[in-house]
Amino acid sequence: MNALSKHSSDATSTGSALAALNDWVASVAMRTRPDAIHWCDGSDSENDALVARMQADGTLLKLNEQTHPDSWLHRSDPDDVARVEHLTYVCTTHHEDAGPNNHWMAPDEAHAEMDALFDGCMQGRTMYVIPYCMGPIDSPLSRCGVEITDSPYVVANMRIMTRMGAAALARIEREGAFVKGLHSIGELDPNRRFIMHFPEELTIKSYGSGYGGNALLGKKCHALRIASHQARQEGWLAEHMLILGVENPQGETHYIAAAFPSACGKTNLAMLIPPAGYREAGWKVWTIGDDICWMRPGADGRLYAINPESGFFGVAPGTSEKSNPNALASIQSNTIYTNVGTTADNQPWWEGIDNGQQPATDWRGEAYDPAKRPAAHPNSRFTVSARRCPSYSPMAEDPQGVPISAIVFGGRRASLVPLVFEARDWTHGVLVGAAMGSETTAAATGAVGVMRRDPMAMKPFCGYNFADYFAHWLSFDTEGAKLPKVFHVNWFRKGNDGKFLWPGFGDNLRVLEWMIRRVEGGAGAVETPIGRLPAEADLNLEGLELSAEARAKLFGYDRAGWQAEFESIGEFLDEYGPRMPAALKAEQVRISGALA
Ligand code: GTP
Ligand code: SPV
Ligand code: MN
Repeated sequence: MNALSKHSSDATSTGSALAALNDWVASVAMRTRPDAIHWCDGSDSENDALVARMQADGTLLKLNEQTHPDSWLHRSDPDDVARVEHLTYVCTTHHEDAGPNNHWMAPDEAHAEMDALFDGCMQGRTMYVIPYCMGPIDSPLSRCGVEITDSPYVVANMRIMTRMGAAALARIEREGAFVKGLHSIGELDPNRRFIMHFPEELTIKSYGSGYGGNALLGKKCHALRIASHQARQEGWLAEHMLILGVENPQGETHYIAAAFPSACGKTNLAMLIPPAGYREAGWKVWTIGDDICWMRPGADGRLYAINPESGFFGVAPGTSEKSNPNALASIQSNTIYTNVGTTADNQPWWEGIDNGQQPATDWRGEAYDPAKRPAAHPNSRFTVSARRCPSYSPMAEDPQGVPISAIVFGGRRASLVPLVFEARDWTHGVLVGAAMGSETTAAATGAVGVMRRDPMAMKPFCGYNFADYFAHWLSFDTEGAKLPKVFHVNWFRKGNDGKFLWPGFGDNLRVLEWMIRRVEGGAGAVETPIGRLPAEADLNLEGLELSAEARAKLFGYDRAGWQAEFESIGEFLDEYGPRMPAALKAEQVRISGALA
């Protein structure tokens, strides 16, 4: 029996969770009719066999072994390169529980539609059963799931992105509960593609895409859409946030969680390397997570956070030795690349890699022709284990999580929004998050560069009505709570010449330092109706050359522009009707009044 055809002997034992799992797997197999069923144990030998199979059928192409050992290129279907928000549904019994922020279908109708698609879809294929744990295997904050898929590429990615295999299965047996995710690539037909969530049943059904958040069901489907629903019931938060630690020269570390929309800088900030002056003074940045954060109040009243993932599914374009050396070091080996270009000697290549090499082949496998398309797809990605990152924090494996000192919200805003400001209190902070706006990116299909409201960077990921979500956020402000300070940043403000005014990347530490000093009570700020802004002198700008325009726009605030912004924020909150918490609406009205 080879490594790919054996069945898990554990799974035939009598535990009730395993019995439920076996029943579900059997019923899925009846419907989808695979040629074989493989229970994933997460072992190296299993992975080697899978990779060999994918190399043989062309799913994975071997990259240059000398320069990039054990690394692979996957070219997805050209019509399957990003999340599909218009085909993503939250199926709650009552439409209003999903809210205006989600596409909705009645659960019965959605199940019927999906089950018809799944009928016989795995004939001629192997069905993989992937038990996984989101979060350290021994953490009380972690949650388990099982993904059934007919894509070996998904298995290989889930192995990097989650704690997958035997240990997860053992935890499921112990704990009883798990999220059920059923996935098939189907025919990869965009017209037969749906990503359906049934939060009340802890169930996901995804058909017709093999890409990222559509297919790696532990990630956005489980760890955000289903988990946000569970978190509301259980009193915690599941957020689209990176987590990092900033260690000062005295050796004290503050942990910061930051929500930026897709392709707006989470991976880059999470792996930040301090500017030379800071490095020499002894500052360090530690990476805990780059995309998802689960947090809950601890006994001391502070919020404690874990990264439920164990790998990075990061945006390749723009990643360079200059912009993100930690990411580049991480992906030198043992990496799966998806939709990047290649050089003549088969090294991965993307726009902005800036390493003196040239692309020969584009992401579709054709000879590179800049008139035709970029070498790498703008949403091309790397998948790599977090342990390969030089700045990966040992605290990332701590079952209790890390205490959060500051929460940061930020979007991609070419105009209006200054570099940084601080919220006055928790309620104001929740409004700052709820009012977030950002220009759309290539991480989802559709137009790029269109400004939309993306509250807390959760527009595509909140598994329930935003009005209830904001109420849930407000509910953390209880007697005895020691909540983080809340900030808003914008690394993407542009000047009249259309260029970014702030250098960004490593220099973002200057802004984080101000936040930490605010938390500790040692930095100045100017009170304005939109929040507290640093004066130029409150930030360490040593060694930066900022034009007069940059200084004015990064540290100033435009009252008339913000009046219009707050009117639009008010209209947005009103779309949610009486379900919108009165406290949030009152805060918006108060600030609008102060701006008038
Ligand atoms: P998802 O994985 O889609 O959730 O994205 P992300 O939020 O992790 O975004 P990522 O860090 O991968 O950055 C996306 C793009 O933004 C890349 O092209 C980066 O080069 C660019 N970027 C990141 N940080 C900065 C910054 O501080 N300034 C500027 N100008 N660009 C940045
Ligand atoms: C995002 O789009 O926010 C991502 C990539 O992190 S995906 O896994 O496709 O959701
Ligand atoms: Mn993301």
